[in-house]
Amino acid sequence: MFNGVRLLLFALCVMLMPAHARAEDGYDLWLRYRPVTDAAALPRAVERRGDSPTLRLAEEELTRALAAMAGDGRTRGPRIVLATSADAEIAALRLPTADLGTEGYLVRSVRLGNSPAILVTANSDIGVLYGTFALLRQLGTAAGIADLDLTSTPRIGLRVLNHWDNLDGQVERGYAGESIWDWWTLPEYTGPRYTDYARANASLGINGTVLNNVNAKADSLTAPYIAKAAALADVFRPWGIKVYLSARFSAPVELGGLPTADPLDPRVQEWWNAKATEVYRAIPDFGGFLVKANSEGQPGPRDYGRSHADGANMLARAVAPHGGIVMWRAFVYADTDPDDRAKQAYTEFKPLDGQFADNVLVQVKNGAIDFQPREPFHPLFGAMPQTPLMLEVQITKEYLGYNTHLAFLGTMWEEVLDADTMVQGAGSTVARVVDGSLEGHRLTGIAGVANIGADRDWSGSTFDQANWYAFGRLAWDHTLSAEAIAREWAALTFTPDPALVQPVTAMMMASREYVVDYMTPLGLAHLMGTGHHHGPAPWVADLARPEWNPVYYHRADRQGIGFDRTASGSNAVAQYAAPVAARYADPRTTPVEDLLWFHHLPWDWQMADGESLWGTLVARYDRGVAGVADMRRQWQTLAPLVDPERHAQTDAFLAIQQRDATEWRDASIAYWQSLNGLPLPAGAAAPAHPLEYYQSLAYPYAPGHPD
Ligand code: GCW
Repeated sequence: MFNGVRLLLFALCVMLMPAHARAEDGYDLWLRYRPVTDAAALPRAVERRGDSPTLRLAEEELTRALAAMAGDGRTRGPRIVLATSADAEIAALRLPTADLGTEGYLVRSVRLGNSPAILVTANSDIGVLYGTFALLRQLGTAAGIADLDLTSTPRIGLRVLNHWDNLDGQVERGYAGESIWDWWTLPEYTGPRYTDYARANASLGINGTVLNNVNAKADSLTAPYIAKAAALADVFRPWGIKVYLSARFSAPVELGGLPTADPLDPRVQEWWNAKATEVYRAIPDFGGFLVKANSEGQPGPRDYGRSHADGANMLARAVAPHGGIVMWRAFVYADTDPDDRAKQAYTEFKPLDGQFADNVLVQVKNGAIDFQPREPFHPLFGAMPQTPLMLEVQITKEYLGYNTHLAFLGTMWEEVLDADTMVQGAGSTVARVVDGSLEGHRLTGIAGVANIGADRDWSGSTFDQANWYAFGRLAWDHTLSAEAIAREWAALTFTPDPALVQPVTAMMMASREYVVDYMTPLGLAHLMGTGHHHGPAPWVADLARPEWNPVYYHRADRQGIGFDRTASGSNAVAQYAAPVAARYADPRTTPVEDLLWFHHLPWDWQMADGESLWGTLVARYDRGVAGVADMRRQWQTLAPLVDPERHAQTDAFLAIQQRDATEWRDASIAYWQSLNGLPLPAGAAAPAHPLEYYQSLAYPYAPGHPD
């Protein structure tokens, strides 16, 4: 009774709420479909030719979007025709659809049946859906639809999210609440959130998702969990998204009761073959397995004296008859290997080039250490020409201030994609390794560690949605500029009004560099707090494994700072192609952004502009802190152009970021001064507190941390 009354009151409140109050909580992402100023110019109708679940989704999306964009206005623009290139009338137009492949689309203003139309066509239903979203982007950014010609094909085949989601609902390195997968209520209940997830991904062209953490439990491969994954696959299928699973290498022991998981043991091979058959019976279009092996305590083929290729190929043989693939991670380093951590993946994998089965991709992080605010590109790119290498980036901001620091990662990914490996002369970019064009691979992929959680706004903050967006857009077309993506996202997420788009784009484009500046300037890396990786802790020196300690990475003492990776040090530079190695071998030709990554230099080292290294370092910290203050001021001026709920959250988060940035700067400077004994450069402010204060700070219960 009481509940009934409460419900009634609640319903009444919802009805009385102004329409925008709930709508702007971030749930709608970049698919907000707000009324446009010129409704009359909008397409007036949607004509769908052919029938399939995917084509119906395309039609529904357009109908819903056009109604919302039109508001109360009447639409008089040309009709939209959705059709595949197999349609006789479309074929008669002789459009260049042959090059669109299986996923590309063509969206054009044409005349059909003697009247103007906007044609959305492709060689497949999913291509039509992708084209639909491209058209909606065009409308949502107020880009105009006269003489439309949007033609695009993805440059990379597998565009995959990696969820580091645990079966108990916790997300490793997740800052947007719990996992969106409710394993407990699956497979019976598949709520609307799963559909909305698939729709958002499809709108970007993401076509795969690995549901569970690479630190995997074998349970994901048991019958009940396969059924749960199958239920999700059923929801995702019409949106063009395949399901993949992280596989625990020791599952034959844990689930199969075998005495070994040795990949060369026929019983183990048989177990995996049978397991693959079982998975494919439930999920006929299952994508395949992702594996983290012999890394950070995970089991793997090395436990049996076998190579990563032996392990990957065994799984590859199991999924091959079903059309599946294996994504085998190259993120390996061992405390038993005294060599520079940055060298270990290359040392282990490069000799295996040519030994992997055809349906294996080796998945390589953008840099050789671990998703730092800045790393030079991973030396494996270009070094394994016979193996398709998949690029792995981290969308979730484990090392870049979680969800409360504003850092647009489009610029970071553009930097790695554009990096030139020089393996086949100038222009041998990482992007061309990854898209297969440099080495002639047909199997290609890119993975992003998801920043999606159960939070109402999906990503833990409005601006973190931009990183999901940028990943999807770059995965589809890595030639897009980060700036164009930022502009597009800002227009769709807030308003196409240039008074907002221009300053927000500028904030986003500068934001990641501010984080680099206040956390790890000039090529420093891995100075974050133990375990949770939040906040500064460059002084930590007491962890069990040497390469877990920040002091391992900065090597600072009274004389100097930085990691010597030249021939006089670890010689990691030798892992790059000769011209790149030569550039990195000399501090005068090393980009200043990577200086201390490759070189150990005296504090009074003179930079190109005559300033000392110490002076430059302090100036970088100050630049980072000042940049955050600028973003905060800028954001405050935008209040009239942003709905209050989302404006207030970003405003509060920028205040957190400013506090954290100041703490990073002050703690780092206090620590370096304790080593080098140098006075602050003229005009630089002294840290607010003594070093001991910063060393005493703790961050209990920081989110996303596995322990
Ligand atoms: O960045 C590190 C993280 C671990 C993660 C690991 C990996 C999933 O701190 O939490 O484990 O990388 O990529 O495997």
